[in-house]
Amino acid sequence: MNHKISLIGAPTDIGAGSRGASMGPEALRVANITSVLQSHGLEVLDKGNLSGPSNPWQPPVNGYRHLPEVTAWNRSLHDAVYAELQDGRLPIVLGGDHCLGIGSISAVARHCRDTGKKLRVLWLDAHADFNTNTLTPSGNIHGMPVACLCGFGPLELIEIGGQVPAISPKWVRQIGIRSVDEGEKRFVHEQDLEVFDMRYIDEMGMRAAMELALALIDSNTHLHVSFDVDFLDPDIAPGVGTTVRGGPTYREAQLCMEMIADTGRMASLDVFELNPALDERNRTAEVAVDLIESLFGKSTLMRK
Ligand code: EXY
Ligand code: MN
Ligand code: MN
Ligand code: MN
Repeated sequence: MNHKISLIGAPTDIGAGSRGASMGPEALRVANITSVLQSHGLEVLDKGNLSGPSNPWQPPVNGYRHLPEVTAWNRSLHDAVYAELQDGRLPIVLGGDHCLGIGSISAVARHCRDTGKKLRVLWLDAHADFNTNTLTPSGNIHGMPVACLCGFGPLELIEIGGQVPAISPKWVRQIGIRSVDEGEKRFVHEQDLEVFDMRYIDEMGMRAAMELALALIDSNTHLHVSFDVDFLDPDIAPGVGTTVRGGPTYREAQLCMEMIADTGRMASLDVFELNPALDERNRTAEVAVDLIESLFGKSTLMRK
């Protein structure tokens, strides 16, 4: 794995239904993300925070809330992530709400086109984030990034990475899903997204889910992890705007992260939806950093 890490803060809640994810980057820094990664021999460059429009807190227009502002943030994040990848570094985006997955992953997809890599996207989330403006119950764009990346969304968002669609649904594996809207559910089936939902994890276990989600990854694969903190059970991660009970336990989440680390192929990471305004003494940020540590190879014993 690439040992040169760049942290990119994206302090906005522009796509979310509650305020506060804009404070996520600082909470992760306060939880010592830099020194924890450095303790594993990684070179960490904190690029600071991007800036962008403030949240006007307006109702949806045409089924989209804050589309111009969401577009501005995602353009700027795309450029920042793409620059770090071009520079041979592994970007970690500190969000921010999950609408930012559009800018981040469209940059990763562009980098993969440049370098002839295959892209695999692991989407760790309670939600499928596969709504469109006609399917959405809320108009919140953080419920739409996977659809936008697959080419279903407004032109200004789907074209950010320079090619439409940015990715194919075939490249995506969703893990931990347990809240999908009715119309969204039909669309997930229609587009044939590969989903390891909580029912699957309950019945088969996290290990079987991850073995399948990581299957066929090889030395030519760029593995991108989009970690929505609401993936985790609210018992261990209360600091998110859209808690859904029945998520992975601490141990299940650790196993998930350790199996990703074992591939040695993770080349970019997003950490989204952490909401310090809803957290308890920063404990969700601390759990997130603990899990990120496992993504970079912390494990109980030396492994061969
Ligand atoms: N599906 C709901 C909506 O579209 O409004 C909730 C989406 C929450 C999205 C989050 C953070 O992953
Ligand atoms: Mn690369
Ligand atoms: Mn999400
Ligand atoms: Mn979510």
